[in-house]
Amino acid sequence: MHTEPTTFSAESYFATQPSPQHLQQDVDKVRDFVTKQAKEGRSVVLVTSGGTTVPLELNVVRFLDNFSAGTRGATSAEYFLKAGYAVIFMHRQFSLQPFSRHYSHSTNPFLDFLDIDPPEAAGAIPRISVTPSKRADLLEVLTAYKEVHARGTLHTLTFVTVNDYLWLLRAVSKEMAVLKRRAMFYLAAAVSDFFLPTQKMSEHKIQSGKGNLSIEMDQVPKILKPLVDEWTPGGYIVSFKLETDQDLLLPKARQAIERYGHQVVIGNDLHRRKFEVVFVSKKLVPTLPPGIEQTKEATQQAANSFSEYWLRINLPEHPLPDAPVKEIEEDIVQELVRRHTEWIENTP
Ligand code: PAZ
Repeated sequence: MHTEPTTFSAESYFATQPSPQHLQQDVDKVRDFVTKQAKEGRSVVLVTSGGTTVPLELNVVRFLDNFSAGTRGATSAEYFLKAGYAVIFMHRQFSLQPFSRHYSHSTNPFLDFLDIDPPEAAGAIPRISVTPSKRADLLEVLTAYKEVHARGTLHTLTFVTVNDYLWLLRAVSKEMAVLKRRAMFYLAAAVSDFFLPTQKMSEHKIQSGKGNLSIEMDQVPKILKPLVDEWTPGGYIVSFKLETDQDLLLPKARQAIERYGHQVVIGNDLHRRKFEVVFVSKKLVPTLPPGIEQTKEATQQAANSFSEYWLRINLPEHPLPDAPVKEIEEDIVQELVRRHTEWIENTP
């Protein structure tokens, strides 16, 4: 069936698409978390992570998915915590999470770390211990994890669909508005650009007897604009742009900065993302001493130009099994913390 595509603004989207069931409970918990962090004088970063789904049926059997394991988000969250930030970690259900990501069931199964020690006496229960070669790493991760829990600086939220994601992002960003410049947004989730409005979805499983399936999807509204202008004015906003064509990376990142007016777009190519990213931002127009006026042309030129900062790390081609591997997120977060701090100090 062919239906006319609808153009959704953020406003019409939220007026017509249903909110997730647990939204209010989630928001109440975020409010408590933000209030505590604000009282304790911490900056708070919202890290979004993982891919969103687009269900094709109301009683969902099939859905489209966006690529993302959640590595970027989970790893970055750990480095933000290490840098003294409080983190709201909003991630796709069952994707990687800070700390537990080190023991992902597929790449580093937890059970392989454990030994069963022979019982000390006949009839005694055998004891479980950590394999000696794994103890140092585990101790480091566990210590950081326990410290974060004791301080209460990590709050976790989950989404599955693009609809969950949009509703949560709006609600959480409004809660973070009280933090003003101390709020950072690190939008690393891979969010679908297309969706099927509930009004156009089949109630039941789409049947296969009718030949080919063609589905027309509507565009997800561009939510960066209201995020910047309305939901959390004053926040420091970092979005990610994933491309598979390296030549599109810079033009698309610049376009996003131009369109939405936020602080940084981090561009990454699908196959190079673990060792190379580019930070794109607007060049600052220098403030001249009082009494001296910038020429119109110079102001225009500066306002139209972008700064590009490539961050690269060397990854060993054949890493040794237990050797620590440098993570690019460490450098990404370090650079962002530096920029955010400078921005807090210099923004009137
Ligand atoms: O989660 P991951 O480490 O496998 O991938 C991270 C990423 C490529 C999804 C992220 O860096 C990113 O670019 N997110 C934005 C994707 C987008 O353009 O919608």
